Amino acid sequence: MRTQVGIIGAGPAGLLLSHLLSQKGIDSVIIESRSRFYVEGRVRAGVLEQGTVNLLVDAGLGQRLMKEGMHHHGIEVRAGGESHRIDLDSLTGGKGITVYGQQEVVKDLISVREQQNGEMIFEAQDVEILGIHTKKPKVRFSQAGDQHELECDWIAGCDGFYGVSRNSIPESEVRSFSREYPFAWLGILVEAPPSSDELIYANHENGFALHSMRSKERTRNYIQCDPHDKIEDWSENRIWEELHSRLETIPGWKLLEGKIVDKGITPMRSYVCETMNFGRLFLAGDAAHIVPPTGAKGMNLAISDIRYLSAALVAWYESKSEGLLAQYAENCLRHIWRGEHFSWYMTKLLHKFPDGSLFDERLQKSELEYLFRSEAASKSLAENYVGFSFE
Ligand code: FAS
Ligand code: PHB
Repeated sequence: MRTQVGIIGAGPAGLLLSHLLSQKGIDSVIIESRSRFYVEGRVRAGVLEQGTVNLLVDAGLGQRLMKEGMHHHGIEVRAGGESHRIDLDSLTGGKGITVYGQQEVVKDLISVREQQNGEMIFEAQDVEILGIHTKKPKVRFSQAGDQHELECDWIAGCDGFYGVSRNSIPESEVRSFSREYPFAWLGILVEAPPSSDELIYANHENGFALHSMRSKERTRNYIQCDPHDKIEDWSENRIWEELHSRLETIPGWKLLEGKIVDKGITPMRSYVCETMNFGRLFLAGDAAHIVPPTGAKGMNLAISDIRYLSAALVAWYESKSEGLLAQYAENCLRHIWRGEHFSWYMTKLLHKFPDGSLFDERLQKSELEYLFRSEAASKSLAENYVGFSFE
């Protein structure tokens, strides 16, 4: 098999890259280890920055997003029995966020690729990357017991944190940075109408909680839990008990329950691999960086990478210019470190650190009070939450 760009991973990063390249007449083949059903059903992100929405709409992917996406002008932060609304709109000159499930973005991308006969190979096993230091790298994989080899000019590693791409770069070449957090998130998808018009982030003595949503019929709630917890350790009663106590801290406000249709525990880490390019291999999205979801940045950073990678590959195919390819990592890392810092800031502000000192708790309390009282602090949070633009 032969193509121009071999893409590993059918998440938002890989699928969007394939689409943007095809709009410029550049061929690609996506190689994905899971089934189409699994990839389209995987519950993940839910918040899109304005910049992400604009890119998707400009790429002709906005039809369902603009119809079903919920545009929000603010978020709410609750702590110490108080509630503080961050007016994103007025603090950022009219920007907001759009709540639209990642799996909907993935479904939209897969159906557009399918309409355009884009090649997507699902359930590929034993994926291996070869020859990235040559001009003809290859991806070897098996599917339904048959061995295949895909020759290409470039390989885009969009296979997430646990993929093969980053591990194809010699360890001695990898410059990476990480931080683990002493807690995880237990997330549930619920058939219940939202209990508020905007997302609610809560700092509570029992730990963090988040009330988010997917539509007028479905909500998404998260609670901070122990990183060693198994989902079996959490009965539905215990989950609802914790959600009620951590979110119902404002008189008269009640959280609506409903049928839990999906639940899972997500580890919390910050990770950056600054070596986003090695030979003919380019990393994008979670393959190169992970943020704790508190800042809602993960998918938005993945799509920001693809904005730069697609432009760089298009420039190479159009004029063999290597400028943007050479600047790829540097261009992405400005946004990545901004997203890393903001996600760490939100995580530090809103979680209970089991091994934190009383001094740390006092600092956190003061930071929250400062946020509730200072327009400058709210503006800083708002401009990062909607997506900080360096332009
Ligand atoms: P993905 O992980 O989405 O896709 C990688 C693909 O590669 C997968 O389909 C995988 O099956 C495939 N793959 C892996 N190994 C392979 C191999 N060896 N061969 C072939 N294929 C392989 N981000 C936000 O912006 N906002 C949020 O609100 C938010 N909430 C989140 C909530 C949770 C619970 C989690 C877990 C994440 C959340 N994130 C959020 C972050 C998340 O959205 C990721 O950043 C996003 O999925 C990254 O997209 P990709 O880089 O495309 O990676
Ligand atoms: C979600 O809706 O899944 C969500 C929203 C905001 C976050 C993280 C996750 O910060």
